[in-house]
Amino acid sequence: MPQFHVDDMTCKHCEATITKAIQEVDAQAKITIDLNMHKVEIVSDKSVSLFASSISDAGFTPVAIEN
Ligand SMILES: [Cu+2]
Repeated sequence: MPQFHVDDMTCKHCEATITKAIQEVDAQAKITIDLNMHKVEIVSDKSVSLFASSISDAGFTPVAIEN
């Protein structure tokens, strides 16, 4: 399950932009975002690197969390 810290995700607008970036990779992904912890959890069978590049392209800095 892809998980990221995104320190520059700071508000609801960021959350919406990142949600859209994730859905561009997998429209069916289940997404959990914790704004206070700057954490994004994704349930999807697509690769971590696909989500990382999509979130980067949206202007953010995702750091993958190993699990
Ligand atoms: Cu924001």
